[in-house]
Amino acid sequence: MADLKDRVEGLRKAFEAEALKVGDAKSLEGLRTAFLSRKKGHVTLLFEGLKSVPAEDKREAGRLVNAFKTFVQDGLQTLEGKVRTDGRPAQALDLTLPGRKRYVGAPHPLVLFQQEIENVFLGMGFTIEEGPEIETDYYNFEALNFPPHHPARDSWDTLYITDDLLLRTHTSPVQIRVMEKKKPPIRIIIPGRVFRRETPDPTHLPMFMQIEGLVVDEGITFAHLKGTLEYFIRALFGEKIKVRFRPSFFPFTEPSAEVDIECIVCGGQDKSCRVCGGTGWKEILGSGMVDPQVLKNVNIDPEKYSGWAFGLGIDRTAMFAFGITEMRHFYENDLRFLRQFGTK
Ligand code: 2U9
Repeated sequence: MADLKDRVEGLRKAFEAEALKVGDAKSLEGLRTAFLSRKKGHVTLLFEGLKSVPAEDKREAGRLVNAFKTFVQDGLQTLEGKVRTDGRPAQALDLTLPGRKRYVGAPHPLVLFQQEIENVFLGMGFTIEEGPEIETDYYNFEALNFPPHHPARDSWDTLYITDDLLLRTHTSPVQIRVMEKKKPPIRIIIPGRVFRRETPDPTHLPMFMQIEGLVVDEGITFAHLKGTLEYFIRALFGEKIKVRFRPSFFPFTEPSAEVDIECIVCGGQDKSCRVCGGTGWKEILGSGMVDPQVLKNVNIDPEKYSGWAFGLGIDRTAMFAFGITEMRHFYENDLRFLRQFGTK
């Protein structure tokens, strides 16, 4: 019995020493064979040796050898966890394979379009300004030449918070805030969310994106307005696009003009075109010379300075440019829609 105990103890030490050297699946397999092989494994030989143990020692000897077998099996299992991943030998992991591609998102189509517009104006020396979405009646209306209770306010379908606070109906209050702080020359564009009391339908939403622009300096004329807007439209829609200016009215500009471009959907060829209604023209922005009264309101002398401004609906124009007939797609965040734009 003492002999057997010594033998098992020696084998335990040998197993532990060999286990420390195991670094890969091959050396692990070598250790398994040395101890558990059915022919000459140390554990197998120990079991065979039990036959010659005297009857009175058989029980204890059997327990000793079985315990050692379990020790070896547990040890091999632990080593297996170290050298294998995903059930495959560690050396089968190919570190040169490219990683799995993950969908990290794409810029929103309205952001892409807004940036396209911004880049044209940044290239002409304009800077970007922003301002609050909650405004006072003064900045949203009064400073822009809408007298209190004037019927012109009705067409701006306003969402009021209190008698004096409202959700801005255009980004024009930002221009007032900038002109109060900075003196001419001023050359700015103002992108942002605006709000109107609208019932949602394919072409109207109570919240949408707008971009406005303002230039104020000495000697600014309608020719600057026309030249700059024509340059902008050609940069966005191509050199050959037809452009026309139509007289219009806004309380804050005089004279005012709306700008149409040739319908890029039907090219003026479809009498029942859904986009231009068969006219061949699509209105894309409003503009005008800043009313002298608006300049006076911000203490800029209209005898010395003059200015021009424009306003454009980003959603509306993006729908036209991308050929989209439903404005709500922009805000529903359906990935099937969003994945069609920008980098995937
Ligand atoms: C100041 C002076 C003048 C901004 C302007 C328009 C014409 C215009 C509409 C386009 C489509 C709004 O989004 S829309 O519904 N805007 O037609 N906006 S001139 O004129 C200003 C602004 C600020 C101080």
